[in-house]
Amino acid sequence: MKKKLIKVALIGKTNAGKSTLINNLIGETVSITNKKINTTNESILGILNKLNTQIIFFDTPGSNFIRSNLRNEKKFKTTIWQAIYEADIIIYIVDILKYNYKLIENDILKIGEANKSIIFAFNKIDLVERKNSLKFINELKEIKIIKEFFILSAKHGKGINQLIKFLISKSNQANWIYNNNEISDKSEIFMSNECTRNAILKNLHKEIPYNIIVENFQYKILKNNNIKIKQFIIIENLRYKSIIIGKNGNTIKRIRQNSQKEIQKILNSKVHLYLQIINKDEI
Ligand SMILES: Nc1nc2c(ncn2[C@@H]2O[C@H](COP(=O)(O)OP(=O)(O)OP(=O)(O)O)[C@@H](O)[C@H]2O)c(=O)[nH]1
Ligand SMILES: [Mg+2]
Repeated sequence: MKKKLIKVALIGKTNAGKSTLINNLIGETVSITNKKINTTNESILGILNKLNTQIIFFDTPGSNFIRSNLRNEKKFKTTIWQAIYEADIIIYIVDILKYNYKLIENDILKIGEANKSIIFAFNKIDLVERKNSLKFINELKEIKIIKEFFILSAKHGKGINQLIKFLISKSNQANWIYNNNEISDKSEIFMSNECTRNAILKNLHKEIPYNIIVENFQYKILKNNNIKIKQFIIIENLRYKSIIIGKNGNTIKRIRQNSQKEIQKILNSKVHLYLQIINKDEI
């Protein structure tokens, strides 16, 4: 059978459920998800092979930008546009509870400048009645460059199969880019760092978590197949240290436990995680 290929960019506001969707499409965690805003901060690629078709998904950072961090905002925008230009087809995802015709129209017209096929997906339909989504879709049909509409619940796996079938029907004859057994362009080390970053997002508040970088300095498979992982939590200002450690060390303890649990799930192995907080200037 001739090989086929399609590259798909997942675009949408922060919290729309892009990362939840990519994980559900791939069937494994390739991108972290969180109820906080701006969870994804770089493009993450997930690969799904179905018979002779390879579908490559790009998860991107949400396009609501946190107020004060201009450096990140610029980086996010570049990442989003790179994914749009790289893809054959764009899936624009909207949290149905946040439906706003004008905002959607603005975004779609902007994305339309790239001249790619745009399909629209309402997500989180588990939270509303079906008739709402039909009414909204009728309104959105005014935006003529939208080629197709889907209603999904990424979290509960609803509508996923129809979406995959549609993407397969749009794929083109071409060689595959990735091997059959690859599911992501990211390594186990990257995912382990992301789990800790996500645990920090969950356990800290406001601006601080967004200024933190997690870096690996040891990743070792032990004789009993357990994995020993040591990571640096790099902070920009020494005063964050006591906040991350928390009263009696409780916050860092929770961060470590949350992260270790997530890493174990992803790596399917017992993991011993060690965290060390260091200041940027100490590197
Ligand atoms: N009820 C419900 N919740 C969902 C659904 N999809 C995602 N969520 C939740 O919405 C929140 C945001 O999901 P993410 O996948 O992290 O959103 P994102 O679009 O990747 O966000 P950024 O990375 O910040 O751009 C998480 O708490 C998810 O569990 C869904 O279909 N139904
Ligand atoms: Mg995300």
